[in-house]
Amino acid sequence: MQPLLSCLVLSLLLAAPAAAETVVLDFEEEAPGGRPNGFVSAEWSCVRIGESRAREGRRALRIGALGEPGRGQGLAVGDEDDGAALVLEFSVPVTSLRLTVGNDEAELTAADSLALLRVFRAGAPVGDASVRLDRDDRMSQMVEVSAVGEFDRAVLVYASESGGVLALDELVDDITFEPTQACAAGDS
Ligand SMILES: [Ca+2]
Ligand SMILES: [Ca+2]
Repeated sequence: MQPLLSCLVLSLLLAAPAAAETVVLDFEEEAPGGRPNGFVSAEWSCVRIGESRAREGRRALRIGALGEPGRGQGLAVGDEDDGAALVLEFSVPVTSLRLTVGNDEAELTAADSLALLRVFRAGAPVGDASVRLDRDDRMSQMVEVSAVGEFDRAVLVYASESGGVLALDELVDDITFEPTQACAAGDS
């Protein structure tokens, strides 16, 4: 390639906005153990991970082995099945979100039990999705929100169809989303 042409191509490449790629938080790069509320993922720094019943001294978020072949580590949310919800806060807006969910043991669920995912933009709800739990106590299902535009907050909780929150800890893995831009260091 001629030097002038290669210089032009390079300039065009540099001028293009950084393409944001699908992000998957699979927790394999995280050290196992407890986490404070609102901790920043080691795998992508533009999301804070928390739980809805946070209070001082409480450590209700835990990363560890899920005990299922091929799945490695995941995230447990809650403190002995107290009904806390998972809260994700994105500093870069995202346009879709999918999570694998488990810990849906039959003794603590009912036929109408759901994994319920709600998403928000600037504090206002913009979409939700749910999946009826199969109650097999395994990471066997996914819940996904998409085609709702941009959002910056998501809440996952186990609930009944009538909306009552279940006293059951969420167990999640493979938190997958499409950011609207790349996450620059320091954005979090
Ligand atoms: Ca994993
Ligand atoms: Ca299941």
